[in-house]
Amino acid sequence: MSKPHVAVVMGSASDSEIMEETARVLTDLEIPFEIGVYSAHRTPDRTAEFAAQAAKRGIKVIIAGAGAAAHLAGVLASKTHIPVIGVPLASTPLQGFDALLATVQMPAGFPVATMAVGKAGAANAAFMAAEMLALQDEKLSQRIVAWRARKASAVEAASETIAGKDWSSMTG
Ligand code: RP5
Repeated sequence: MSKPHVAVVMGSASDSEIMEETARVLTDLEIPFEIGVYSAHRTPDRTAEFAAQAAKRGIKVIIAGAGAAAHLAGVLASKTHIPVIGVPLASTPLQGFDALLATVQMPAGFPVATMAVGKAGAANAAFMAAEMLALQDEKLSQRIVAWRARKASAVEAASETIAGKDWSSMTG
């Protein structure tokens, strides 16, 4: 695979089950990526260094998933000018509402493009990164369109299956 243009990072190994969704979509779209754990509070220097070096290494977009008082995406955004996409994760009794607010409420000048909490957000982070890269990559743009067309066909097929059932036998 060619050099990765997307870096997927998470605050803890415990975030990996959800962040697998990001990896799955990037793989489906044939986008090379690197992935790792960078904690903003347990390994702050390593995390800051990663962000500071990312653009020089050819990374064009960073996707950051974190839970709790989720400062990871914001810390990364403070150390790099490339786009940072944040995925708030539900890892405390507040079910991700804490991470959502911490990720989205960045002060002006240090944006974090914040996705939905959890799996949908993790998948959408990959699509958002893909759409950014597709601005300068026509083949990727076509793969995104094809992915959507496959999903549309699946919905139409499901509709036909449901419509073809014998609903008259369903009595209360
Ligand atoms: C966040 O707190 C992580 O992203 C994870 O969701 C949660 C637990 O982190 P650790 O206690 O494993 O560092 O920072």
